[in-house]
Amino acid sequence: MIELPEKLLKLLRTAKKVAVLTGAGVSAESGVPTFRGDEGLWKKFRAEELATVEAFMRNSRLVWEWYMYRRELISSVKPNAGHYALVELENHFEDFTLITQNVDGLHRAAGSRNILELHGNITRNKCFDCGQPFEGEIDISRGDIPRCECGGKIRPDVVWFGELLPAHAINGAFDASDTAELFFSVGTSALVHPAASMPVTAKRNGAYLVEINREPTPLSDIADCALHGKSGDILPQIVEKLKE
Ligand code: BV8
Ligand code: ZN
Repeated sequence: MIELPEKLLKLLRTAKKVAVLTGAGVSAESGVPTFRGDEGLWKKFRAEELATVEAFMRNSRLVWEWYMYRRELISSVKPNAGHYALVELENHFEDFTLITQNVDGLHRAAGSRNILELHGNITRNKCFDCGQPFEGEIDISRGDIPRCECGGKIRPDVVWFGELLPAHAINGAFDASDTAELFFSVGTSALVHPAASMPVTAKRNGAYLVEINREPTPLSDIADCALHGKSGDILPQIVEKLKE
């Protein structure tokens, strides 16, 4: 059983406004590879080669093959204990915001409700040119890339490097970060911006910052409480403390 600082135990009892930022580490125990870990997705590929507009314009088929591979992976995975613990936290606190960098949809599958998807969602598609959502089948086996009625190429509805995050998500996430009394950063290497600046913003605005991660990150030194371990182990223990 983890030991929590008295200040955190008190906040678990009294906090009204709570926000959580999650990254790929939260989905690792569901079998979804993280980005930068040793089994990381980037190991075989490099982010710059694939998760960018240039890559898609230069080699749409390669980028689609990578997303189809990841979609295949994600289609067979289930939420883990960490995802379900976050649903319990949402049910407990009066004002709870779940900010996620993950594109795998596992938070919604677990039952989380107030979710801000900063980097989009890998199961959705849209037109590269006009941005219109595309509901059709994606079949790249014959080599051609599906087209929108406007003629534009269809792409996954995720945010690539160098692209702006969806306004609704980024505004909501900074609002939640600015006003949270208690902020959890869970399963993220805290390297990708602007997501990585949200825990810092929360702390600067007076939030008590808790980091839950397998390994130290740039946030570990500024966190009020840094818990190193698996989110699937630690988050359910925090929920247990709520019930005590
Ligand atoms: C933008 C979607 C601006 C696609 C992704 C230099 C300095 C600062 C910033 C920049 C810079 N150069 C460029 C930038 C900006 C850039 C950026 O931040 N680059 C980084 C790499 C330096 N950011 C952008 O480009 C963003 N856009 O800034 O636009 C702009 C301004 C004006 C006009 C136009 C544009 C867009 C960023 C979004 C990129 N898209 N993904 C896809 O998924 O294919 S990012 C990708 O990384 C994923 O979304 C992922 O979520 C995200 C972050 O990674 P993590 O989630 O943290 O995953 P990671 O593997 O790194 O870490 C997992 C952690 O979990 C590890 O620490 C591990 O120890 C831990 N863990 C593992 N298992 C467990 C665990 N923890 C607990 N329990 C476990 N079981
Ligand atoms: Zn279009």
